[in-house]
Amino acid sequence: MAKSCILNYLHEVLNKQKAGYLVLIDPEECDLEACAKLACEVERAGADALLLGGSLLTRDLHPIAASLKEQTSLPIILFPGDSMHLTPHADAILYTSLISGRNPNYLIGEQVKAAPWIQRYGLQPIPTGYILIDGGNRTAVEFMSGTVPIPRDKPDIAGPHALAAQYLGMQLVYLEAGSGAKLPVSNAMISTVNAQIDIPIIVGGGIRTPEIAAEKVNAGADFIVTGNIIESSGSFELMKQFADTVHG
Ligand code: 1GP
Repeated sequence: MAKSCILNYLHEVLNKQKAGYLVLIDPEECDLEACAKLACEVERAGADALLLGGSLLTRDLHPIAASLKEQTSLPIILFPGDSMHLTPHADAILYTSLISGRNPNYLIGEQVKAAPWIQRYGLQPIPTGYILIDGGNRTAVEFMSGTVPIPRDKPDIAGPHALAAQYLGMQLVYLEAGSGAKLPVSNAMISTVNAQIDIPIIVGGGIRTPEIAAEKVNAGADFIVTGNIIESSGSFELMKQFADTVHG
């Protein structure tokens, strides 16, 4: 896929279907062969793109990304935990700023360090307001970023954060309960944010069944992300159910 059109592609996905389905592959959780095999199954199941990344990375990202690119034609969008999680073997990057937090390093510090490498690697940056919501347990992103999530019963706090992201020119908002969250972002939170902004909303963290994904879409999520449940089950049937349900 041409590197310059991933954001347009995501909008096209939304024009054609009720919502889009993204599968997160965390390179920390699977080796090169397992990642490639998973990516092929994800594509066959009908997902719209792959997210690649995680909060902490101790493996070499380059060969993993290169093999995903070789094995699938799905767009590969980096979802980095910090400025070290970059590779030229991807199409785009969610250029996130952790706007729910007040840690300057994750608001702008890592972004500055990453910028020259994004340019050098020819990655398309997709400016994304990343909003961490309490998911009922402490998650890796909360710990690694040293930020406090927005309480899950306070949509009135999340709404202005999302609107600020839009006013700052960000193209997407990501409502994140954190990988392995006990509880996904609530429907009330999603619908409140959806009522306040026009840019697409990604929702992820703790979504374990297609039924829950459908609830999130009905509440206003434009893209659903699943990570753990697909990596741990490896079930093609489940991936397909997620894709079919989210697409409506
Ligand atoms: C994490 O939103 C993603 O950033 C996916 O979360 O692994 O809980 O599906 P899960």
